[in-house]
Amino acid sequence: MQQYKIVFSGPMGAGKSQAIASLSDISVLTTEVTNTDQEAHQKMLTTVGIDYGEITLDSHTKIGLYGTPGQQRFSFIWPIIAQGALSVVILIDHTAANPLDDLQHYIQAFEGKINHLVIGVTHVDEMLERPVAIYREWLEKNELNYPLFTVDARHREDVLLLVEVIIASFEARMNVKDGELLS
Ligand SMILES: Nc1nc2c(ncn2[C@@H]2O[C@H](COP(=O)(O)OP(=O)(O)OP(=O)(O)O)[C@@H](O)[C@H]2O)c(=O)[nH]1
Ligand SMILES: [Mg+2]
Repeated sequence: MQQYKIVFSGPMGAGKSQAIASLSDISVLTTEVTNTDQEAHQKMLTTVGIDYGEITLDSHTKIGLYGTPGQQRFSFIWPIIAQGALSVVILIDHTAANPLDDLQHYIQAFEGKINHLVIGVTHVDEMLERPVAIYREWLEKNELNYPLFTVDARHREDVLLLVEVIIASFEARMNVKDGELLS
């Protein structure tokens, strides 16, 4: 049995807790409290600790799903949570005031500290008038080549696709298939 770790990070309200809840086979451990930072985001609850869930993909692959707390004051802990992770998924809220600033900020927080990053743009359905091409263009301009997806964190199949891409990419890098080392 291979046990892997995948981390969901990103700003408040991006959908980290939701993504883990959508995927997890076990009831999610979370530490949600009333959000007192209404300036940063007008949501009712926010995560102050880490979220934890698990998904068993097949008989030999189990993944621990970890969510970082979104509030900026917890940024010191993001790379600590990401230690040993296969990948960090940065979720970006498409409706935010400056989603490209958020993206830059989170890439900088993790760059050089982890092996693999994936970007998921959430809440696209809530701002269809803003083009999603801005992310690809921004990555190209900055000569960054991270996998980029639009995801609705409420839709299990969207989040599952991200996880499958991460596992496939890892297995390709490691030359592993279904837990067996290929020679
Ligand atoms: N419309 C829409 N709602 C979404 C989408 N993704 C997530 N949500 C909702 O957005 C809300 C906020 O999601 P959370 O999972 O609490 O966000 P979080 O990233 O954990 O936020 P913090 O813990 O405060 O950092 C929830 O009600 C989600 O169901 C999306 O793509 N579209
Ligand atoms: Mg949360």
